[in-house]
Amino acid sequence: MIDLYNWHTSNGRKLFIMLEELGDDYNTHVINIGKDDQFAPEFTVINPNGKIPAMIDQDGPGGEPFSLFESGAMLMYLADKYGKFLPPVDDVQNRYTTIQWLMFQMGGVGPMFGQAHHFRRAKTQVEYGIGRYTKESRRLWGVLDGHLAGNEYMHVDYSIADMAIYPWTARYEWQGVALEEFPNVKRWFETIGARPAVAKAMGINLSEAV
Ligand SMILES: N[C@@H](CCC(=O)N[C@@H](CS)C(=O)NCC(=O)O)C(=O)O
Repeated sequence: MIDLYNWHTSNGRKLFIMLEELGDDYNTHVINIGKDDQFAPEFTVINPNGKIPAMIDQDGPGGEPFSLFESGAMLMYLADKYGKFLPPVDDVQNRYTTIQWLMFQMGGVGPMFGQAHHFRRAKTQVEYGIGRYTKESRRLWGVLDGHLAGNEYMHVDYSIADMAIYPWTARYEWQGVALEEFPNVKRWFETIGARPAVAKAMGINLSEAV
């Protein structure tokens, strides 16, 4: 059984999507980041960085509990454990191209869109921050649109790269983006969003659980 420590943000939703896609039972432990639960000692033993998501696989390697944080690492671990949504180690090119797009999300889409959300929605409007992160977010949308012009998914089949990017694109309005401006992302966005597991994961609201 997977114990998931989470909140319903874009990074958190990646893990809800993956676990809903896998279809196995999992326990969600609510970490309300608006109430600073992420800094409670009970949580920082699991993630010393004080951020969601994190997890403990009670049936980890050797049947022992295995604790993990960083959403990209968690997605890769679960993909390998279940043998789904990431090509296997002997399919080197497809595996690493999928990981490449996952890392594009972890190092680019997540941090840059996150800063755009922060500056564009802040009470104190800082023109420089709004301009810098809106421009960079829109540039990343352009990269995605160019890539998806010739690809149905981020790489070959639906994978953890799609799961990682989707919840961030779902906040397009917070990034100053209209979906119609990026028609290839829009087509992909609608395909991913139509998956029942994705729709269920995107509808989770943990504030209703506390
Ligand atoms: N690189 C980390 C980022 C995690 C992250 O930034 N989580 C946010 C929510 S989306 C968080 O916990 N924020 C609370 C805080 O910064 O205090 C990952 O992908 O897991």
